[in-house]
Amino acid sequence: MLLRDQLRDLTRARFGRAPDQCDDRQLYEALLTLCRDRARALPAPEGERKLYYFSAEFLLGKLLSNQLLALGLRDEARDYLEELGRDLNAVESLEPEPSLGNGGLGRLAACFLDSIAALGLNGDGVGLNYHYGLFRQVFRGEKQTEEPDPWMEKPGWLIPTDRRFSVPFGAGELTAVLYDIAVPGAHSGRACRLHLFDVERPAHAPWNGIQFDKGDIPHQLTAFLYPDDSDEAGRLLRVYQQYFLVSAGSQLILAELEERGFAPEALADHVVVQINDTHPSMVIPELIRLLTQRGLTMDQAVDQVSRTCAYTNHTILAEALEKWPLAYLETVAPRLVPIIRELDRRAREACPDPRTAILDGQSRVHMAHMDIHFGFSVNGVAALHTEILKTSELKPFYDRYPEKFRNETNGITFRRWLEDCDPELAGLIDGCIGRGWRRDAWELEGLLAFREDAGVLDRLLAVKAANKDRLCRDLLARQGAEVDPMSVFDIQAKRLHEYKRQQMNALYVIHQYLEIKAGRLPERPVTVLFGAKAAPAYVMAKHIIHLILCLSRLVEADPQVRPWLRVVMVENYNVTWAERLIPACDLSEQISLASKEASGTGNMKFMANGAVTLGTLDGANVEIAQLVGPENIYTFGASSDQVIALYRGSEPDGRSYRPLDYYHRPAVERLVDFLVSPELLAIGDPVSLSTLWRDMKGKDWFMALLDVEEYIAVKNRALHDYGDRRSWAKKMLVNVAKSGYFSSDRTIRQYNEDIWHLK
Ligand code: 26Q
Repeated sequence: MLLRDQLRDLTRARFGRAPDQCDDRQLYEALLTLCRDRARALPAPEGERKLYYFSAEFLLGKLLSNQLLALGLRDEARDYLEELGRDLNAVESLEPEPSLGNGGLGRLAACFLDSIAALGLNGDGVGLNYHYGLFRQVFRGEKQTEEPDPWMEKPGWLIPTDRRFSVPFGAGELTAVLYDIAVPGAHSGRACRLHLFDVERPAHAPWNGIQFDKGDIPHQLTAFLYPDDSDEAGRLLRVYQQYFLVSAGSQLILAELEERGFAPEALADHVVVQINDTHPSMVIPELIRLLTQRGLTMDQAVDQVSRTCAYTNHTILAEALEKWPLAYLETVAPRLVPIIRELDRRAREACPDPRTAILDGQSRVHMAHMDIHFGFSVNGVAALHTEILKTSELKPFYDRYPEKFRNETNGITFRRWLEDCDPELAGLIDGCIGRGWRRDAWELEGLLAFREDAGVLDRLLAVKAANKDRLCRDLLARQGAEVDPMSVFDIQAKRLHEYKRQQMNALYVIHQYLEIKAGRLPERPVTVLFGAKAAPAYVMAKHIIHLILCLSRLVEADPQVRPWLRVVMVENYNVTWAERLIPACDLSEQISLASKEASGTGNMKFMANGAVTLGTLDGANVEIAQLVGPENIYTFGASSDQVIALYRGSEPDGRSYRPLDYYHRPAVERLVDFLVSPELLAIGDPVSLSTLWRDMKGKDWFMALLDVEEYIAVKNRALHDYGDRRSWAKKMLVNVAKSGYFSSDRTIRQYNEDIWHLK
């Protein structure tokens, strides 16, 4: 059936009128219903083995545009709406964004589902149906405040199912109800499913801002993604969420196994579970529990589960490695406690090194340790990250189980992150190399043939300029920010974390500001754009946001500086903002302290959209640098080896990092001291600014002062090079051409070959 006919039927039945009589909202509802129902009608992929991708986060972003694309309906929909004198973009903008994730890890899971579906692999996602997802960020008085961000509407994407499972908590049982989102695969004619579990009777609204009654588990369990874990009740709620997810998910696995006609004894032949960081790690003892309940011996159950589960590590930050007090598990999931004790006993037998124990001396359960002992695969998410895991962070495990370790460099779906968010660039690429890259991103390499083609290079610059114009209009409309589209767009968009070093970027802003005030004008105007949310309880991250917002106001108010330097922080950075920022970016900021960013995926998205990276040799930046070559990337800063040595206090001279050594360089001191200058204190909160100032001088745990001078010099070099437009366009072209390696289709094929073996 043609889209227009179906749409006409839908609007008649629903609103009693033809599409041309409908408002945008009604058209949106009709299109959503059409996509949802077509996607759910697609056949599931086939195969004797099935993947379950377990993740506490799936940061989907808006779905309408993406689903239209995957279903091959995008052009038809756009043309039909145009005939009606309507604009598909306006209709799509009405969709609330499902922000069921914090950042990279959650967005990766969403890209993976897109690729699993596109490749027609037999795999589904398993997660939780958070009612409020990540908070909405609102700036008040140069500070971040948090508000709930509801995303569930009717009609919506959730498809109710009949599946219900009983989850046995310490205090009693709770029913898990399953909803599905159908994920249509581009080109595959198949759809996989995102399974989202919810409580039976969810509470309807938060009672005060984003505060929930954390004690009311039966109704609040799925209220929020990662509730504030700064108090006891919040941490417990998180463990409740995790057990709810894995218990219901494990029961789903075993129910489907039985429906497919296989015995529980054959679990490992027919199921593979990918554990996305340690948040779903309790799936291991839970599956063991359920298998023994179904008659397997402990030995059999452990053997099956160990050949079923595979673990992905996304961080080497010690504070992010989950360790739960056994006492919490006794409250939440008491039936797992004897199993975990038994696993700890077996692990100690297999590996006497006490650093690899599951239970430590303080009776805390090390979730990652359980995954490594009782999973068959451990992977890092970029080459450098995996090397660091093997040689340092997880070395005792690597020594014991070298065969379990592998690297699976992250990827992004080009369908959302190029075709959909940058249609003009996609069109230009089609014109050069045809449309094959849309199925196989490797073909982008064909663009290299146009390196010397002035016509193509100029069109590339024109596309970028148009995307910058579009962003300017958005910034004006959404937050009244006026930006010069002719300025260089320098963008850092990612969660706020000290290791990502937004504070170092702020020091660059201060440097430029002081230069301009001293009458030394830069070569060209720059707009420094930030997008970042801070975890509500992460105090230092909030100070950094405050600093950036104060700098923004300072610069805006100064007619001498404004023409040369602007600072804009977008409010409520999310996937939707990313889709606008990334195509408009000239210079992509990837400036984490080397060794700390496991991979990064924003870096890949910016690259694919023709931004040039300014970055440290960290995470996947290392692979980007290898692919594009030194003339097409700006790198700087201490190496990961140097940083690791500094943390160990084992520099050649036995030194460890002391920020004061760097602070006392005159060029650095004036930047840091500007945090507590009269100019800034007149705008900002003195307590917040001076706390940050003291921390930078006295602690600077992520070594911003170590790299800041080189950062400033290299950034200025990049801004200088930007002036040679043709040669800059060539850098852009090479970046787009080489980005195909980072397609999540490549990543997923590799997971399948190395770990899943689905077909
Ligand atoms: C842990 C304990 C208690 C509360 C929260 C958490 C928690 C929540 C979220 C720990 C970690 C996360 C998210 C981590 C994350 O997004 N990591 C990113 O994963 C990306 C995909 O692999 C990488 O590209 C990034 O480098 C990595 O930072």
